[in-house]
Amino acid sequence: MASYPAPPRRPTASRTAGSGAAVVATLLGILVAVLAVAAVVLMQAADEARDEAKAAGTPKAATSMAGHDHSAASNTATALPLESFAGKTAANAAELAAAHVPYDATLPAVPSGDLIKVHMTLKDITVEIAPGVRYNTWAFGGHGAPGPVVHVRQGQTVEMTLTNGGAIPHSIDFHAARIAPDVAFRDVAPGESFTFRFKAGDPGVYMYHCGTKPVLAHIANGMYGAIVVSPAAALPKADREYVLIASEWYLNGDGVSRPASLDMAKARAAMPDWTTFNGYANQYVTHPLTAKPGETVRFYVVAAGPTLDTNFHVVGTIFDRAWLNGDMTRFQQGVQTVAVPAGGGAVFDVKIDEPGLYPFVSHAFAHVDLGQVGLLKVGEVTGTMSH
Ligand SMILES: [Cu+2]
Repeated sequence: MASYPAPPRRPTASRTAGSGAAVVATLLGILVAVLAVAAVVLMQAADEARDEAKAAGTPKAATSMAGHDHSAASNTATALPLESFAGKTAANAAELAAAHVPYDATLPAVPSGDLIKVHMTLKDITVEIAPGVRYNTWAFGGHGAPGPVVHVRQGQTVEMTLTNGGAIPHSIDFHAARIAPDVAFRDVAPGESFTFRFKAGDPGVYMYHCGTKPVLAHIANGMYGAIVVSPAAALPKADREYVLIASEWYLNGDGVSRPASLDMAKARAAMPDWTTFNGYANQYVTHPLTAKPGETVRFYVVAAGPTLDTNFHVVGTIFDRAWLNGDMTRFQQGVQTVAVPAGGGAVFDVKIDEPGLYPFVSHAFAHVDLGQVGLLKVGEVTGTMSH
């Protein structure tokens, strides 16, 4: 800092001098004071300029060092508010992945009769979502996420009973229903059951989920599934029909040393640790879905979210038919990739003649990296895929 100059002192002799000398002395004093103030202002300006230069230079320096200097890298990580557990599996991941029993993706048959009774019991259970990665779910149907696939035909009536075997209130919201949600989708208290009916009048593939607040947490904890309403008029013949429910998981720990639970901050930030088809990362890479050459394979795809869409694509082929947004009244042909929005569904046909391993993915490749990828094995082939 600048030191302020001492106030001008009049020489004792000047007291007896003329008033002219006094005026000169006063003016000189004022001049010195003005100069001092100007010096302070200039120094402050210089300080600010230096700070701005420093601020502008910092990120550049950090970026250039990040790849080479561990302290710079850890500084960057420390600056992030949320910790990722992406890709962290148990040491014997390959063995566990092989032992994992995959979610059965096969579309179940439509039950006969006009009234289809569906009973799901909600349970709080710990499941594996990736090799050695355990997660504390709230699960429909008592067997983890997703809940069971419901398959009905257009015109049938669904009678849904939800039994709450969990610790807090839950509910079930069917996107396939036209019904007053404040009545049908109401909260069910722990230990209680609730039944409602709706007519499945609109064909398509729909999401169902818990609608209890905060919905983000209830879906993120595994409370979702798919209902397929097949059109009354038959669709073109398909030889195999598979249901894929895309979703993401947000973990508050790696889930390996002890089961993880929901990290709500990461869910709000849409920063998943794992993204999956049918609840378990890469399960159909280890245990591929199958078809014979020349068969038509139909995929019913739902993006459960809770937040992210899935961009469905099958590597090595093109969709022969794509019923976008689950609109079963018309399809598009020759489509490569279709965005299925969170809370939406779509149906896809592929007919593959050449034997091989055909990956199905969300073509937003961050999702593939986090586990939303599987294989369709056409014919008797061996080996692996790079995707
Ligand atoms: Cu719930």
